[in-house]
Amino acid sequence: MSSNNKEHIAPSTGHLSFEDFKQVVLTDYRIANESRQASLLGRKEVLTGKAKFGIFGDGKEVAQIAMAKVFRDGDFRSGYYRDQTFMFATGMSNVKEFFAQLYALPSVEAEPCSAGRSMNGHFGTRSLNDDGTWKNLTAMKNSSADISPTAGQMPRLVGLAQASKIYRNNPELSSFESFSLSGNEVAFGTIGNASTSEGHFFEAINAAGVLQIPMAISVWDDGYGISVHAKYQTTKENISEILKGFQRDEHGNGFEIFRVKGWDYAALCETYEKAIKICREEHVPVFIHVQELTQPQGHSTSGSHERYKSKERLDWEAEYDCIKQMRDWMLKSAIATESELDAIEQDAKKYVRACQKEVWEAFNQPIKQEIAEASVMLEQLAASSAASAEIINLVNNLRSTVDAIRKDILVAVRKSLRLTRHENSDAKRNLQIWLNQYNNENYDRYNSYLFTDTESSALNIPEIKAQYSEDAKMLDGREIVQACFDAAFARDPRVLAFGEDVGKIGDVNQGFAGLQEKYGEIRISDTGIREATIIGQGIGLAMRGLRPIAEIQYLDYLLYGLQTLSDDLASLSYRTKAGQKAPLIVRTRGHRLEGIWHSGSPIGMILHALRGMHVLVPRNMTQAAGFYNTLLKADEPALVIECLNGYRLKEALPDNIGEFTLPLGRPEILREGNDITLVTYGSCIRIAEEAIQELEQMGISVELIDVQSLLPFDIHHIISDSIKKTNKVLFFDEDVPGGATSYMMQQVLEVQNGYYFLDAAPRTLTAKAHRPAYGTDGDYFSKPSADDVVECVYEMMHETNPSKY
Ligand SMILES: Cc1ncc(C[n+]2csc(CCOP(=O)(O)OP(=O)(O)O)c2C)c(N)n1
Ligand SMILES: [Mg+2]
Repeated sequence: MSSNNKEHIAPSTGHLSFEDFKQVVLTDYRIANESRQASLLGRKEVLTGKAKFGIFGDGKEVAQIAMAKVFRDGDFRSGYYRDQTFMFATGMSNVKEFFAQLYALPSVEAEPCSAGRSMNGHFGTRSLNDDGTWKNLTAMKNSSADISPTAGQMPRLVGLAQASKIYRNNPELSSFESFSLSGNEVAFGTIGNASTSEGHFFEAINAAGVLQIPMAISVWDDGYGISVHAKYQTTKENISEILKGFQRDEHGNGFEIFRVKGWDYAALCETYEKAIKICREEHVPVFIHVQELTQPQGHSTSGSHERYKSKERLDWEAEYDCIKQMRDWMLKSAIATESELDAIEQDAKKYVRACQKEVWEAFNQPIKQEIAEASVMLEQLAASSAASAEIINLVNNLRSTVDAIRKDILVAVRKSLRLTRHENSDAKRNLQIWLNQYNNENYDRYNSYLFTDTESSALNIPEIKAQYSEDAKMLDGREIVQACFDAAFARDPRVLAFGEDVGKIGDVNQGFAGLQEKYGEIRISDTGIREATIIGQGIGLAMRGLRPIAEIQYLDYLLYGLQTLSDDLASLSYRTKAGQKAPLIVRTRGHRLEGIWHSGSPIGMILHALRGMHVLVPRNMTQAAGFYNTLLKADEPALVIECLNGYRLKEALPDNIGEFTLPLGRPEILREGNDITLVTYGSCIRIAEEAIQELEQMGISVELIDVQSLLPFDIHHIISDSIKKTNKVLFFDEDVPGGATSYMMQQVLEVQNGYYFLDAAPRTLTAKAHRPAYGTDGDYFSKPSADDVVECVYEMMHETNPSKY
């Protein structure tokens, strides 16, 4: 354990003159004070109703200034809501952007992290140009975009750090200088003391120790997690104490662990300098436990800490406030006089107030103008309307609402249009045109960029058909995907694959067989059993320009990574308004093997959790290869679920296995038929085919459609076109009742207006609500079989034509 409890000594002055040194320290003091003032004023803005919620970095200023000193261009942050001072000190954010986010100002220029979409304290920089192409990330300081789930930043941090190692150790990547310069970049993580109780934290710490990557994790320890004291959070109430076993020593790799007081400016500067040097140069993960931090204003604007902190604790916090301690230290060390420091404090207050006023104006001014515009149009509408009095009333209300927002405008406009629903006037037409335009603007503000929507969107990748020679080889399915991956690795040095059993044996079904030998361990690697950080690795690597394929061994275990996929990856484009992207491909396999945890197909859960990703369910390995080829050309995240029972089935090898692409969102009609449309995907295709043979003998002609791409779903409405012909539809899969079949039904009946062509009730055929029982009988009684399909289709035929069927 490296301890760092040095007495109050000055940070190393190096070659600095005293005057220069003093200026550095005073600048730090100014930033700390500006940040504190932002927190104080931010809270007031919430309490007076101008902002809805506030969570601030007060009490953590000085440590973050020390950390900022060693943060360089190309480095990445993955942190949480306390980091405003770090963001200000590095220049990645500033006081104006802080207030813009507090007010939820919906503008990328004013609030670059999320354009007003995230609540305050959620930081991030923009890695992408407006056209979605990458910026030069080594010429700027970078912060991945924060999420609210505590410790949710940890899985991603592993990947951000691992990218440096990959760039340093793979010479083929040396030309990718806009992402890394010889892997010299450090990934800085921050986390609150209480959040270290999360599994994600421990999983990430262990993974970083195994991987030996330049990850510098700081714990801001203020002794609490909201109201809950450390004694309920952490064994021995001390996270660095219990992590001691991770300390590297002569027996092996591990972490370098530091402990420092959060009010001790000099010790903090020294600790960070030392820690980050080791991390950056040696690629050793470092852990910096910053203790004795405070929360001058309590946890957030939602409550007051007087409710759960003792008077002694509150007195201690006042005394050990890091800014007060820094001030005392400067006076004691004769670095500055009282009047110099008073002046800095006063200036900080004025500066922050001026920033706040300017941003409030910027937030409010456009809305005022929109209110004025809408009011004039409403008055014109009133002039020729029978509902004049009510409309004027709405206008007056709108004008007199203090700090009215866009919702207030729309409430008045939409109500007025409803009041005049039977009227016709130029004023009404003008108002309708204005409303359409206004809706478009607000769509852009609040609903756009679920995907980055660039030219490289997976939906824009042109189709290249698979080509087959007459003597095309018939291979096992696993050899088909293996050939596809082999071609991908040969083509692009950025492509990587990792997961449980992926490296040495080339995955449990041998899709990567032989590829580690061919391309090296740096590109194809085994991981520990840790699905959340496998996903996190993928996210972080993809954010730094690499093309990871993260493998989850079985679909049943995706749940361990689902939080990270849903909260982090799937929300990334939306929550940054296309400021960041992570084109990660997650590969897994599922649907059918044996038993409760090896044959799951929880597709509804996945579809609902992963909006913002593509979800693909290829029926065989050739289709899977086509999707991989498409996705590797695109820049959007996706989940590909292969069929567990398909690896040993024979398929023909396309001549262009590395080049052919399969379009997303386009189902394939596998069999044409006239009587009923059967919509399914994945392993159910083969069951459907079996059933269709028997149905044919009964004189029933089934049109079989393989959806194959659930998100996006049937963009060209192929399924409703089929229903036009058959007038009957059955949605069939092995999810729970009301799972993905209901999603498909909603898409076809509601989005595609398929209900219009039906002459029988649409139906779903699914597995039972429970997990599938073990064994062949277990499967037969749990999941839908060919018998079920035959009988269900027959019943539907009977309903429409009982005399014939
Ligand atoms: C997964 C998750 N659980 C609960 C919460 C609600 N929550 C927000 S902050 C917080 C306390 C975090 O304490 P700590 O990590 O010590 O950070 P601090 O706020 O003290 O800096 C909790 C429980 C959350 N955001 N995410
Ligand atoms: Mg805490």
